[in-house]
Amino acid sequence: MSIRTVSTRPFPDQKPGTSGLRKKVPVFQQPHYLENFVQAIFDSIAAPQGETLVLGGDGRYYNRTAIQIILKMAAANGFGKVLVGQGGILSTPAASCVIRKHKAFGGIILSASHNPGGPKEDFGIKFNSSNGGPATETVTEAIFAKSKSISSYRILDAADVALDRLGETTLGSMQVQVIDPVSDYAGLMESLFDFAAIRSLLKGGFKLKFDAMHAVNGPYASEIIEKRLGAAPGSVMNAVPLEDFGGGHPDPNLTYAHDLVEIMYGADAPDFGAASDGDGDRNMILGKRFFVTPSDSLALLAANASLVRGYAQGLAGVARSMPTSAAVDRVARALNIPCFETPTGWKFFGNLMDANKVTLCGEESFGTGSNHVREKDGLWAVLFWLNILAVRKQSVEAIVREHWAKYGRNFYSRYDYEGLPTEAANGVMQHLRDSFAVLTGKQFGKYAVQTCDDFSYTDPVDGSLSKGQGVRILFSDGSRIIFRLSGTGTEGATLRVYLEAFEADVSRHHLDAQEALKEFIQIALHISELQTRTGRDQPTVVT
Ligand code: VG1
Ligand code: CO
Repeated sequence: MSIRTVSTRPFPDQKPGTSGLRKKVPVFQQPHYLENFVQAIFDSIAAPQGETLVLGGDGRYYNRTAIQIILKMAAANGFGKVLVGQGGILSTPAASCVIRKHKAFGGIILSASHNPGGPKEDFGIKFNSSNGGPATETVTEAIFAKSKSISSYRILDAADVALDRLGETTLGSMQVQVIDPVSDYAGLMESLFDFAAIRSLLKGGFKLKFDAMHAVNGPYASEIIEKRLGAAPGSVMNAVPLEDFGGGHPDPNLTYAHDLVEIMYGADAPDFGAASDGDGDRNMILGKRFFVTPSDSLALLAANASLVRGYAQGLAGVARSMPTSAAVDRVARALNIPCFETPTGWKFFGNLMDANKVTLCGEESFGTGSNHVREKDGLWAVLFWLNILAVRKQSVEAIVREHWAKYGRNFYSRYDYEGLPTEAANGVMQHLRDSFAVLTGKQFGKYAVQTCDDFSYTDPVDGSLSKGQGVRILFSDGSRIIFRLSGTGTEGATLRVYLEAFEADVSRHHLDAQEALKEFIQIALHISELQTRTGRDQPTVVT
């Protein structure tokens, strides 16, 4: 076995987005493409010889091929050991858990999250640091800079590693340990939640359905929900991970998790429904014929955390991404704990958790998590909910309505316009930035614009500044319209419009969000000139 140094030329497009580098599979299949990026990671992080790396992915098409390449490159770059999930599988939160538990130098996670998989679909790769969290912007910028000047990479000439058998092998002088992808993670969940209480809830006739969407969480959910918690067989549906997610779009929302939605809104619906995404870090929570918005879910977890063993000692603080509704802010105020507002993307929560400034955090995009790992965590959120339900013994809907009555309701919706020509999308954003002065102070029906800005964030821990994180139109009553370009897509541009209106009046809390936000949506379309500039009169997805 010898180490080969292969000469290469840079690809100009290896800039990591919101969560790593995501491209279509054929892009990654170009000669040297994946290798260049992996070498750029290794060069940027400069791990000392003999360190441990964690490696795994969501099982989508190209996962196994990429894992073999990365193993051989890790061996050629001086790693002492790689912990790789059996079959190449590790959910994103489980990878974070394994990095932390085994004190690895970092990890490489292969995933394009909720984007479809398959030979012509999406693939992705990202580096997570020793805290288990996505590399900070400083690191991802260094990786991008390296990728633009790379001239060679190192790889070991060796046969492929058997990924399906647990145990240790060697690759050159590096050890490869194939680990059970579920066990460390499941153990962590048992330490945080009262499994006995959840077991007796399920024994008492409480019914649940978890849709793994043929994605990575299947084995995790089967082990935890069916085996350890004793839910009826079949409670976990679409439990076998498939390379193309069964042709579906593994995004847990009302549009794409339609199998589950039909069950939860059908006759004889279970008491609780949930789904997670391609890499297992997102979650959707449903009650019987009832949808919990992710922003409300975060607020509810914070408000009920004292009921849950792992969090009963109190929360240091909470954090939410800027477009996420301010529902959690009011809970923080009531609990008298700090609430941080960060740019979109989990990488901004890591420093806050490492510095023990926050315990829970979340995003409107179906992401919630805590300092138990440094990624958002879909199954964790489901177990947190089940633990609350086991203690409170009320329905999901009753708990949410009580919450609104106490704190008020933030009506919330996000409109996504996918696959827009990049120029048109940029044009909308520029037009909005050019309109700040004209908009400020303007009245639209009952809404008055208080201020507008392009969100920027100074990390309170390391002082780093992140600019251009989304246009905010802030109204005097606390309502907000936000415009942002997605950083995870692989085709054209995706424009996201986030709408939020606060309602204190309980007699209006029963309204449908689209109904309550009707006027507001018209304002957003009007001020952005979105329809004329993009030629779209309907969003692709509404959540
Ligand atoms: C989207 C979401 C963001 C999330 C990111 C990664 O990013 O809006 O909140 O952190 O996806 O999620 P963007 O840039 O497309 O808006 V994923 O589940 O990688 O698990
Ligand atoms: Co994801």
